[in-house]
Amino acid sequence: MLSRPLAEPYRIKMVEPLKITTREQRQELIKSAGYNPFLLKSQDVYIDLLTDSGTSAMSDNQWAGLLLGDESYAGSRSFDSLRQAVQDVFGFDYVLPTHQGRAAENILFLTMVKEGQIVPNNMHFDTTKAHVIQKRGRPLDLVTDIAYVASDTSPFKGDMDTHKLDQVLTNQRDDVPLVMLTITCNSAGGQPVSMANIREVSKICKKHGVPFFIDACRFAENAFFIRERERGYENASIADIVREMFSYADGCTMSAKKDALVNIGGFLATRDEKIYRAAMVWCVLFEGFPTYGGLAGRDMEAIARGLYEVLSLDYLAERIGQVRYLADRLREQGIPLVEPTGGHGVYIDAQKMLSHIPKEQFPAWALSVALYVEGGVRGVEIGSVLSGRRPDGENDYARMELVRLAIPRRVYTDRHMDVVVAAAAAVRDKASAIPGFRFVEEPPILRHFTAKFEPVGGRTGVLF
Ligand code: PM9
Repeated sequence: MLSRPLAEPYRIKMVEPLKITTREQRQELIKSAGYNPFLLKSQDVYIDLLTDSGTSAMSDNQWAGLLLGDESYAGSRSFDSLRQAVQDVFGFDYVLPTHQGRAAENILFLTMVKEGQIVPNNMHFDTTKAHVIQKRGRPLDLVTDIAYVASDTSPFKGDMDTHKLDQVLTNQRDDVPLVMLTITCNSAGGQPVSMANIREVSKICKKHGVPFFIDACRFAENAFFIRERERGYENASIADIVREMFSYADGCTMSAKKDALVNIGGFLATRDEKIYRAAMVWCVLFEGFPTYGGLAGRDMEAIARGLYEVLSLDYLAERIGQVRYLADRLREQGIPLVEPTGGHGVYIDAQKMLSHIPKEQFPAWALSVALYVEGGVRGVEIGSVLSGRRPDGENDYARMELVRLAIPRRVYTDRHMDVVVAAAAAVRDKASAIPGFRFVEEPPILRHFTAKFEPVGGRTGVLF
């Protein structure tokens, strides 16, 4: 295991004050938010681990880049900076900037997916799944079975089951417009995908003549794990590992809000001119002219700089080291986690921690509410609420009920992590008194963002 630097490889130049609320205030605040942590105001959250997306602290170099942004409608110099960075880092010549990752998915699937077609992925993230479905396609998760075993400590639990992929492509080649691989695999716990697996998926796609795209959000964190865990890469630079990873793919979608260390932005990139030209039409319609897409020039400048910065081994060792610090402290408190610790957050096994709450009452949702009440900590449910409903209207129960504590990049210190551990330990101590939840309002798509809930049985419990 690569050791973490003695301290952060940066120092703090600007601070953002945080409000510390009382327990009573938080009880009222979460109740008025319909027991949905997404509906809390951020100022009422002490430590916000809702997402690592768009929450990074930018560097002075990135902020300097903002001032140099070229806001021209067409032919912006900042687009050239972005294209150059994408070419250098990923090796793709064609780039369409988008306002965030899901916009790149929208454009890619509009270009490639037709009604009834199947899109295999190791595990679809919720926006990816929703965009495939919105094009009337069928998302198919082919991650290896061990990804669903929280306690399994295999090093690359994000790998796709290549045997299953080969079978799907052998039997239904004409129904598959592209194959995707999400690195790291967010929905499975931020678990990495090995280079061997990326290579094998690519080989199978080539054999069947199917384009292969990578969901690249957390590409640098994935490369770090390859360097740490895969034989032959222990002395390679992150830049070289990333170049090899993407050399096997035809293109990628990217939410720059993760590993490009910015607060907004994304892109679709490819080496395939035909796909690029077809996607460009949709880019113009939904995002904007191809040299700015959904972005301001200054944002493209910040992304370009972030893409180089994130390749630093010291940065990545600190980043992933902090995630492990939180996991180690939680484990010491007996909190059950998805193992091994992933790249961008710690995933608590809520089914195990709140074993008295049946899946119909959403144990992971209950845990996310309880963590807020106990410590002002906001995590996110990755369970059956997020999973949504099947076409027949039944809840599409998730195979794991998890709460993700996603750590923003370069934002919190280890002392903040200690507060999270104390909140989790307090929840553990009163676990049996925590009630389940049921819907009061349920939107039809991506319901977790805006749904409202109430505790089951009108129980007030210890927390509410
Ligand atoms: N991921 C996350 O918190 C942010 C949205 S949900 C609160 O994990 C993958 C693997 C993602 C992802 C976003 C997107 C979409 C695509 N793939 O949010 O549209 O984790 O930039 O990216 C979130 P955008």
